[in-house]
Amino acid sequence: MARSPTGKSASIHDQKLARGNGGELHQTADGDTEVMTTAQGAPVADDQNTLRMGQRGPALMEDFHFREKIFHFDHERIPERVVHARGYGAHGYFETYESLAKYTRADIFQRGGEKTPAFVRFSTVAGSKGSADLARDVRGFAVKLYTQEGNWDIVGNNIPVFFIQDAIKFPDLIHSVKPEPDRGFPQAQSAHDNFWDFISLTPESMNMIMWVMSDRAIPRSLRFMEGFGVHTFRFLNAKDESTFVKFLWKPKQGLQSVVWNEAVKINGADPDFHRRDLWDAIKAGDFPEWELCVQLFDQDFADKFDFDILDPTKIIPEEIIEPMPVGRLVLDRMPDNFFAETEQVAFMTQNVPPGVDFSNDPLLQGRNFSYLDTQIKRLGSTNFTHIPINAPKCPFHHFQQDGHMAMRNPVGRANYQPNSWEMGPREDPQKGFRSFAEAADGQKVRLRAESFADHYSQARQFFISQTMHEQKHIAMALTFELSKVETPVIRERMISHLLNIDEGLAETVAEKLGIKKLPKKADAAVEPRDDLPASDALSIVKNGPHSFKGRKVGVLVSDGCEAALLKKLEAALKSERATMEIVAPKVGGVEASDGSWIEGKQMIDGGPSVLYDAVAIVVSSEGAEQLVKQAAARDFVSDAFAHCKFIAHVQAAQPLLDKAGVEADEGVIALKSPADVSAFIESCRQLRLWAREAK
Ligand code: HDE
Repeated sequence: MARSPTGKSASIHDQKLARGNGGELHQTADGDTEVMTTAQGAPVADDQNTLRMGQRGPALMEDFHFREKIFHFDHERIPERVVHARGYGAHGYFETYESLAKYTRADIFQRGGEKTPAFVRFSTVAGSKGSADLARDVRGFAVKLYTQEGNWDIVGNNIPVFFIQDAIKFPDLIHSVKPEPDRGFPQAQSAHDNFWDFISLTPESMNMIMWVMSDRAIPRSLRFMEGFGVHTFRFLNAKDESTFVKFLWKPKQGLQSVVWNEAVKINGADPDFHRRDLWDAIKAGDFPEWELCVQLFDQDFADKFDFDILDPTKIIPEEIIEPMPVGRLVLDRMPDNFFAETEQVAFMTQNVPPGVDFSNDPLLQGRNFSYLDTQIKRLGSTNFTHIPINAPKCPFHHFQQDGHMAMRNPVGRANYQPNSWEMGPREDPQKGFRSFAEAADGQKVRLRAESFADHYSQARQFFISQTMHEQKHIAMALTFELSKVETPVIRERMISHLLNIDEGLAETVAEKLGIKKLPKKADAAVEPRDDLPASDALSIVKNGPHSFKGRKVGVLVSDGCEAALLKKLEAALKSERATMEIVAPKVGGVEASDGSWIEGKQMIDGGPSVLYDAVAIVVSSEGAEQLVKQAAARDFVSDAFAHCKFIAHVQAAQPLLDKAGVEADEGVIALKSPADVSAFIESCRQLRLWAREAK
């Protein structure tokens, strides 16, 4: 039996108390508590006191249990990812719709209805592991599919283009966005001189800049964003015929983002907002789902298309090649352990099964080197594929052996081939991975193809495809970011690029920055085009869910609130498959008008309205009187209004609305009768009342 800190024998009950959490102790099959051991398996008698010479004497080196425990603790951290350090993963499966054998021999696409295990890790790019979720940033969208012919990793982002065209510029891009080396800040922010200095000197980044200054870079939820493979890949069928392919993940939940002011406040109120949201949704059985779509095209299309299909700063508009749904990805299980799975998962662009192949995109080619290399640094051994999350789930056989932490080695005499012992695996030209036999010729050069030279036309196309308020958000984001840049010449250099994208945008940003005289347009290697048509697929608002499913209403209550109304609201939200959360003056809850007790989930200071998609204010007159005096309650309402959210309220809440500066509009809905609850939820399906912002 273990010793308590007082030195007395402690019962299991005492041990629970000593832990202070009442948590479950591990039990053996016959119900006894498992005995704690060292990592070597030796039972531990005392985990409370180091071995020392006399009660008040020095610690003894011979205390192997203490030394092993501290040694292991000292080495708990592994290097965080150099980019995409902050991430969150979930398990699920991919279900193939129907055979794509015509285009690819990839095993995963041969049989309709087949399910393949999957692991997904979402991430931000710039911040460290402990940074906040709502940074303005690209989101990583990395999918590992454990296919019957090996792991296939689609290591994508939530934005379909990238900042640079050649992998050799990646370290420069990332250095520029990370904390500045002399001062060590800012963390997880692009709003500083070094980033905008690099960008303003790198015109190829302009299309991507439009995307990251848009609300795509501040998604409401990881569940509400698209994913993109970015590069052009190849499908190869059984006859080794090639079809070019781009991969897109479309969320069944629809697209949704927050506004910048909201993002800033969410980072303060709940820095884990995105991971908590994914955790809550999956734990509640509301499994997020994406459709995998492919854009397929041949060499003929590639030759005729306006831009180079190898250029990762360009998209192929969905109006030109319609994405074809080929399967669905469902996330239905959280990892058992964050470190073992989410932290140790190793994604690699070069993980492709037979039937999928690379294109010559110079970014992809560079990535194919980087992702293997980085795993050695992070996971520390060539045997990182022995970690369960990285191991294939199909049979595998090879002669790789030994090295740090080897969990599996070849069995038997032969660890090479050919061998005379007729042992071990052999290659198979039929089943094995074959590359597309693309002809390659030319001089050995360091040159950027001229077909990569148009840096502005698609940036303009993205901008004009946005709704009015989305355009406004881009202008505000650029203004905010550049307002943090201390060197005026960098701000002006950016305006000179914007002039090549959209003059109105450039003028607005210049005016808001207080730049009196517009600079000259940046020299463009190729005259920017203004004839590319708007594409609806590029707007978030045009691709919303038209449903409130999976969203959450924050309900501000007080003592004396109407219990029947709350019940009605809860039931209506449930049938919409949305949820509600009670925000109360005290987290213990409030006493409703009928004497029933309504438990709080948040206390008002801890549950600001930025955490919700819409709000309802269900208070008594006395409650409203009290809440009017509280800044947190006034902010709850005024923020919801400023962020264009739908607000339902009882009549008694009027003084609070007035004090918070709420002006009546169609998004402010009085709950006079039960029918009004339905009207509120119907309005919520629009997610936000953007017309309010225009006012
Ligand atoms: Fe990555 N990237 N990247 N990247 N990337 C990494 O690999 C790299 C790029 C992306 O959740 C690293 O395991 C280079 C584009 C995601 O674990 C590293 C270049 C896209 C993740 C690396 C790029 C991505 C990474 C760091 C320029 C979207 C996180 C840790 C050619 C299509 C995966 C690691 C996860 C991670 C290199 C550009 C997506 C260093 C050299 C473009 C989603 O290998």
